[in-house]
Amino acid sequence: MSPSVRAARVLVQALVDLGVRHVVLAPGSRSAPLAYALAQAAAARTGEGPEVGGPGWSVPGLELHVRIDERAAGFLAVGLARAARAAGRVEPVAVVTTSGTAVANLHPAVLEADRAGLPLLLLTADRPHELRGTGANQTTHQVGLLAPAVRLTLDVPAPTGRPGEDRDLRHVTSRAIAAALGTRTADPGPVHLDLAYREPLVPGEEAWPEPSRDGLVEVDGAPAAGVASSWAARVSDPAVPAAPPDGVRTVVVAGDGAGPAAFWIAAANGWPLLAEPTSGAREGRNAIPAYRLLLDLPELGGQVQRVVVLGRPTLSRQVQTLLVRPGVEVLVIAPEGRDWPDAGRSAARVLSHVPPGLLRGNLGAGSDWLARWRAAGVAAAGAVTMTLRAAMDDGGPLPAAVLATAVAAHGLAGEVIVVGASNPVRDLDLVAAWDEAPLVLGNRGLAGIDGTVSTAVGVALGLGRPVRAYLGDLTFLHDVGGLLTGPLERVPDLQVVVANDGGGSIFATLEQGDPRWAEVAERVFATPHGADLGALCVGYGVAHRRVEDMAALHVALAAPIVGLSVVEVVVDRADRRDLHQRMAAAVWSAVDTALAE
Ligand SMILES: Cc1ncc(C[n+]2csc(CCOP(=O)(O)OP(=O)(O)O)c2C)c(N)n1
Ligand SMILES: [Mg+2]
Repeated sequence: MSPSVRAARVLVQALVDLGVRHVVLAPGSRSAPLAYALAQAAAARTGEGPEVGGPGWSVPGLELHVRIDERAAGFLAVGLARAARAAGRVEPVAVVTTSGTAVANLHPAVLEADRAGLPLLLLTADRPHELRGTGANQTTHQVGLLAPAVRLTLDVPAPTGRPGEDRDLRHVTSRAIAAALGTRTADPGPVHLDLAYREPLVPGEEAWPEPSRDGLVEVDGAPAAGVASSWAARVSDPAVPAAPPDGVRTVVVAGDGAGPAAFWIAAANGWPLLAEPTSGAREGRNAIPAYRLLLDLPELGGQVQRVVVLGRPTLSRQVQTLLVRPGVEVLVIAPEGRDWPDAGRSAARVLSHVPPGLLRGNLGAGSDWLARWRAAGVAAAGAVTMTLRAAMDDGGPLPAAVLATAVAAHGLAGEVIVVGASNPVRDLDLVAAWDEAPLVLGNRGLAGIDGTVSTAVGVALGLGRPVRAYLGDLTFLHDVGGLLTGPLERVPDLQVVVANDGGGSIFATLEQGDPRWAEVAERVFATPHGADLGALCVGYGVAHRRVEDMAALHVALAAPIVGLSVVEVVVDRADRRDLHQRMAAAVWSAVDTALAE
């Protein structure tokens, strides 16, 4: 048998043995041994192919997803890994590419996986060493290309068929998976195996190697499954009697991936919970809507003396300002990862575990503190609604915050939302009020507007249930190729809701949005595109509907999510800066009144 073909089969067997269930493949010639092996293994799983692993070898979960574009393939894997983590599974996701520029196209997804701590296994096929540096076709420096962002790079030489080669490959794969899962480091992330293959690359009629565990390593350690692996594993109520509160006015800030611990700490201590939508903690009575506007108020934000931070907060200037305010004590709880989130460099203490005392409520600030935040939250939510209603009475397109409100309202417990960067996640952060939150996921690692459609597809395929994505138009266009699901591929149940305001409107809310710069900014920041989203969807064979009013919006969001579809909601960009200023003013005045009562 060709050594390359045999090695690829052994690698696939090892991946399955080590818990890989999803592999994403982009086509190419050098990766042919792996492509054939994966296709056979995937077919065997569904009972369509031969018994590939020999008697007794099963392929319990190996599902192959094939995509043309490696950038989309990488983000599809990010989505699959996010889905696995949300479901509480410790599971690396593999991506296979051919050699050359294909490898570089993985880079954005790898950067996101690095920052988000997602276990991706990048299997890039390469020319054998004798062809490197010779000008051979499609041959470049792949080893180390992704280096600063991966936990481990290994340059695996072309198989020759020497004795012990299978064993060595199983060993290498064990190390790679342990590094990706962070088994010994509590620092999960991407791992790069650059796999040289020498011709012949195509299998004949040979049987697969006998299954073997020779060389596989059981690596001990507590695999890090994400910060408290949100959603699936809710912390049970620590019904422990509370000790007297210490009276320090504290808020819990729950950034991306904080997990249910943030909810329980807030609940046990009677502290306001300032939770981002992707925190996995934004629910219940302590979660304060529109909190970022309340942080601006001296009588609320100005009174905070201590902040307990879980997850990575990135959405609002107000939270960042609070975290660096002199006199505010910052306690960071970060169970995994090399780094801990502390962009303000203000944390005096960083803990790797939630101290039991924090779950027993012995530090609470007293009930008045929470009651004031709650009253303010209710008043703020009312003011936001009123401002939006008034804006709509004027006619014209829907304000984006109305769409966010509708998405939040349709996001019931048990539902899944993938939210895009820029305004969609911030609008959701402003308006969402959930008794029981849906699962909300987003690429907040680096907050890119790239790869979001593919990520959502991966989440839907990985969870095997309907998912709604909510993105801006530039975010959609950046990864419109993510809509491409070939006729031989499993189609996700995914509704992509696009807030189409004809460009990037976040800049209007930043310094760049100063009216002085309006004319220049329109071209170089807002980047109007004039693209016809419906026509693009037709091109990809994806159902599309365009929505311009409230009634149609509710009909679209209430429809069952079956297959892949796009709902384009026309929203207003022109009024965004003013509307947000009006909203803030309305909130502040409503809260003043509410607190004075
Ligand atoms: C890959 C990448 N390129 C550029 C940016 C900078 N960026 C942040 S938001 C944004 C505009 C997003 O526009 P859209 O998706 O339409 O959302 P909107 O701001 O209109 O709500 C851009 C270009 C980014 N975050 N990621
Ligand atoms: Mg936009």
